[in-house]
Amino acid sequence: MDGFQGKGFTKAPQVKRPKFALESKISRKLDTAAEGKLVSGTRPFFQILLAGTKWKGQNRLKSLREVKTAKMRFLEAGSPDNAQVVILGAPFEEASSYRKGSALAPTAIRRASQSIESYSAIFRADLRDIALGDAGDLVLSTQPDEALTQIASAVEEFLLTGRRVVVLGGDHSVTIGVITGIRRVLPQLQVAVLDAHSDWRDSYNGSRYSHACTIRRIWEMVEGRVWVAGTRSFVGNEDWSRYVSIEELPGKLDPSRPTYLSIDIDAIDPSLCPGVGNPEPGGLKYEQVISLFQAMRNFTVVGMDIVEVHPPYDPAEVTAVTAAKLIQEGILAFWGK
Ligand SMILES: [Mn+2]
Repeated sequence: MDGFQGKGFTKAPQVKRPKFALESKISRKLDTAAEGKLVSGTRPFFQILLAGTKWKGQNRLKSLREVKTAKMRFLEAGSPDNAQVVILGAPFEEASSYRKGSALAPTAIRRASQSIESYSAIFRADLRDIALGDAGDLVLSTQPDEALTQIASAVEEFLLTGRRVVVLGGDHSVTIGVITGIRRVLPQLQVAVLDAHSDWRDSYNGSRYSHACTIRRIWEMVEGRVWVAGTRSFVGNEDWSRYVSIEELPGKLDPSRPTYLSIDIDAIDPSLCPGVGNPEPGGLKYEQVISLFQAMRNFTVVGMDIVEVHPPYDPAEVTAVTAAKLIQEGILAFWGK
């Protein structure tokens, strides 16, 4: 963990945290899961069995038990055990409003990662020089509240042991679970988001955890410390101060706070990344996202995600390749040596 100390994140602080509605509602269900039951069906890669009797402190990581070896890990990633940066698949797509397919994204992104180099000429660093692990995919409930709690618990495990997380969605609701987990360890978190859509609805199709509500839920959790760039689809009642240009985004963030970056791949122009659930014309260029990475390089980034890649709508697989490349560049920008 020594490598992280210079970035202002040493050991997990013991903090009292408020209970969020999401957590209190389903903590009872989590206890059931923690008693050793396999939480839901099977996935082609890794299954994580929630074993052990109680979820307590640093020993929690041991309760995440691999029951199947991943067939393919992300480029140059090894076991998550001694990793400082952990890739975690969250193949959940039940909160999608239009078309599904994002549950296939972790597999597609890992496969696409095999096509790129591990060295970054931009950040002059190599994935092979950092302790990168791939924990495989979570086995998730199809119920949004349960799945988000599972994601939150897994992410909390990694944060408690000083690891950084890179989460592969899934639809954008996955980010609600990730931030819930990070905030248990780092309640002062701030969040930067790239998204074509404002995701500001309080509820959608009867659910507060629809992917159309993601930014609203984050905004509530982090006491307003969220800023979003790349947005060109609004409903009209947004808190407009949250939506900024990608060039303005780093200036809104406090460099001294732990920071999370969520990338909905649909923020990038659909001519570059067509394989998404809700394409929205007029998006960002790839180079603008790289410039954001450069501007955030000295921030204390504690995690990032890439969500909403839809392999069924990605005929040339370039969306998955772009996601893999952004993960590679992001890891090296924020945690490279
Ligand atoms: Mn979106």
